Amino acid sequence: MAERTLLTKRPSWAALQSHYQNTQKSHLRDLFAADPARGTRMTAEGVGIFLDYSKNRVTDETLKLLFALATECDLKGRINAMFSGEKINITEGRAVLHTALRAPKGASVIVDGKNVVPEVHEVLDAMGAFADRIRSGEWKGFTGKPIKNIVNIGIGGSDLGPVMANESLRFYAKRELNFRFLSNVDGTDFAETVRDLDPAETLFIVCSKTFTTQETMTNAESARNWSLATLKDKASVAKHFVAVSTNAAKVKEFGIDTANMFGFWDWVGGRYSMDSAVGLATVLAIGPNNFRDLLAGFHAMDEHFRTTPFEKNLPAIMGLLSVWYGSFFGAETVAVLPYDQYLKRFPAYLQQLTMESNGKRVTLGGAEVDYQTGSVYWGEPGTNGQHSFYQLIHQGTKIIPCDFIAFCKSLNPAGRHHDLLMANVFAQAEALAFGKTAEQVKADKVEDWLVPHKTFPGNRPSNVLMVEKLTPFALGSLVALYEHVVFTQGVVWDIGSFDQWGVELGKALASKIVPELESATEPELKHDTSTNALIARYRKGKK
Ligand code: G6Q
Repeated sequence: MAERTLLTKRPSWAALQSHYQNTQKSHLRDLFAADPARGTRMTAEGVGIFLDYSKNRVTDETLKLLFALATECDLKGRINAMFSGEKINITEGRAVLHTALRAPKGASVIVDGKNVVPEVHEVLDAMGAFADRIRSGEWKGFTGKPIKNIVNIGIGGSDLGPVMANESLRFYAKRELNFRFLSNVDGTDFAETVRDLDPAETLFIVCSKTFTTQETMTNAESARNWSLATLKDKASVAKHFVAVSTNAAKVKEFGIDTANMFGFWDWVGGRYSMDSAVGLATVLAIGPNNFRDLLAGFHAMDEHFRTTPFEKNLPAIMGLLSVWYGSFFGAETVAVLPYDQYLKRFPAYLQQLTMESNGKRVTLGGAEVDYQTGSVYWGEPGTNGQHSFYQLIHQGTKIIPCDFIAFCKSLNPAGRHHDLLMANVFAQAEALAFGKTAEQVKADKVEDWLVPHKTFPGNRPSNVLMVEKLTPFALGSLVALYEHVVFTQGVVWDIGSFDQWGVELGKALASKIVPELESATEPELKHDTSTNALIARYRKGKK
């Protein structure tokens, strides 16, 4: 690998450090007071998403330095490298081309000398045709009944995306179909998922890129046994099981007809795969046309990210702001607060996207970083969160940058509901930024000793993202926005955002322990004394 300049040795990093020392105490109250245009000026808009970032602890100088940092880190060049299929996932030797999954028909993205876009559309067409057959009732189960229940079996990237998309787009879904998502290897998840289903009306999607993941294959085998216990005939598997995978041999071995396998490619990372065949459950729910709109939203944001100057580029701005808080202010978390009930799984989805991607401690060159990388992402839909954890964001000792996500129009207009919901978004961002001073509290005739308790320091940063309406297109553009925020962060931090070696060690150790729990001979334990004692206790306890 070419010699890389360490991030902390870059001139713009040093400039940001001294800028941070000089400005860290500046209060948003003063910044707003000094610039009457701030609230309308520090905004950007793209692909139907309006971003107000004025309530961040930044000045024009901060932004200038952050954009200079992005330029020094060659963000532009790295974006082009990703989009053009360079093998930027260096530790796995792979291209990173989720953007090709939403490239329009006719586009060209070359991987190892081959244009992959036609294949992408072939799979999309096959998914659409299959969805039409299930949705119309033309596809019959083994006993001739139409399919009513669809169970996606997958975990991690093969679960969280479809779970989130199906929940977010439930408004657009065919309500006659009942969707469930089975992920945990805990037998309870399996039992509760199938307990009231009729195998003759149930279709399982076994969704696994590798088709070897322990949790998914264990659940898939239990599902096959459960289905065969009623349908009796092995030939029924072809009518009740389909696969989403890159591993045709394993799919066949499981008994699934490879004609009912929807493929994808090694250049699609699990957490970047909801717009590939992994989205089969989503196509089944919302139909092929809505799924195409979802992809169009992704693609529009891809183009925005690829072509817009950083100063107006939503993912670049948000990514750089999170670097500012994470690496300079030492903020450890980011709260994502969607004010839309349909987006209730969006924060959980973002947790994998952000934390598996940027939870890294060495640079691409292998050196240990001497700055903070990936933040902890978390959140709940508003207004529920307000009645639980917002207290800590308002008056706690930690700085927690917030992303509020809001929609101008409700999908379910009902009396005052939407105005009340939106009033809360605006009020929360306002309260976080401006707080309530001791003087203001005193003016309310509060007793002196109570004043500190009722004072809000303010100066708590937030972004407000506003979109007209939650549509498939809007969801696609929001997800792509965060994908590219993660990319921007990763480029600046100089880390590999597209591998996940950290997940491996636990998996390897678990597979060593399984036989120690299952074997009747209770083999001798050779772990540390704590692990040995825990296993021994479990062996005794389960008898
Ligand atoms: C995501 C990860 C991981 C993966 C799951 C499922 O980026 O790689 O969450 O998606 O481990 O893997 P399979 O799809 O191979 O079962």
